[in-house]
Amino acid sequence: MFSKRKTTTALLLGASSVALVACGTTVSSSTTTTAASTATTQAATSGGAIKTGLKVFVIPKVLGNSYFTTADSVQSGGALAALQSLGEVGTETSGTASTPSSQLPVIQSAITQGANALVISATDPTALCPTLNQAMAKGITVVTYDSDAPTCRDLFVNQASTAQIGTSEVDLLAKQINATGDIAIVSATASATNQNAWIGYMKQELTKYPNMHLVSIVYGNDDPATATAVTQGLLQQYPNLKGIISPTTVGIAAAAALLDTPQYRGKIALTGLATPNEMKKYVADGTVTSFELWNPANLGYLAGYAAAELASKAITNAPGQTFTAGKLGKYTIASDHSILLGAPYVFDKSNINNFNF
Ligand code: RAM
Repeated sequence: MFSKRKTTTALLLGASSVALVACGTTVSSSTTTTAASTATTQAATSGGAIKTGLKVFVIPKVLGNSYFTTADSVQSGGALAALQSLGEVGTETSGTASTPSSQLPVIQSAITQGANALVISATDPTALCPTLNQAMAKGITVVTYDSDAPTCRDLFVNQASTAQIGTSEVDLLAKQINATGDIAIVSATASATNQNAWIGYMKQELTKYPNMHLVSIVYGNDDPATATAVTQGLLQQYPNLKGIISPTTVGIAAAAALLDTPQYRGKIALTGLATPNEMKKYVADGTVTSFELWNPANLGYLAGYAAAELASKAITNAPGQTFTAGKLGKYTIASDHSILLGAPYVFDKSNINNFNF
């Protein structure tokens, strides 16, 4: 468990280190590689012997989503930065849609290219597991981050407690709408492990609010155009809607743009999971009051570090085992072979301008 103070400090440190992302590039090619030495040799580190030259493929749900660009890139201090600092060969690669059919060929290609480890956010565990199991059978380390595939990976790097994310999203919205009225969820894809797990806890938490009614869950597939279309559909179908939770950075950005009109501003509340840079305008003009996220760059950094530790057999993945993940400090492997980055952080007008990612 992290104290609020420690979490805030971690976010702020990350905020300054990812500043370049806000004013810099977006991912446009399918692959970004950080070069390191090609030989797989031993290098001594504080946590044990981490090999160098490991081929690690970082596979987000999709390319071009700024959340994943921040989680993965060298500039932001994400997964590829951790791998570079350890002397590994890190490559970010994925498809152009947040679907298993787009992600699967990329996993297969990584295996063919001789991957030592995969760091992957699962679009659909059922569809991906046969291929991820094949990878593990070949001795490739599989680390999931952001969205898990629990039965076909070695370790899951979890951004924040699943229960805490789900329940706190409902609590935030309840405060904003006086715990009364029809609400809807704008999710990402219907197959995503993280979205479904959070929605499960949201439903559970809603039982504490008898006057809040979940009328619909729609799926924008982490595609801006689809997210806009399904949110427009909601607004038409439910004219009495009082609030929306969108636990996806793509969905909430699309919903905020639609609600940023005199017709809706202040009448339909919107919360969810968003990057602070994408919400600054909407928090400033009152379309959005508060929302949550963790530090995506730290999530990626931790996943990259853990993959190198595991692929080197510097750690065995045994529950209770600890390791030091460079600048982030010490982490402990839980009984379900996961590690927890920290607690979700609430952004609002009092703090949003302290962040730049
Ligand atoms: C989107 C993706 C991702 C999720 C974030 C909050 O970018 O759906 O999986 O964790 O939002």
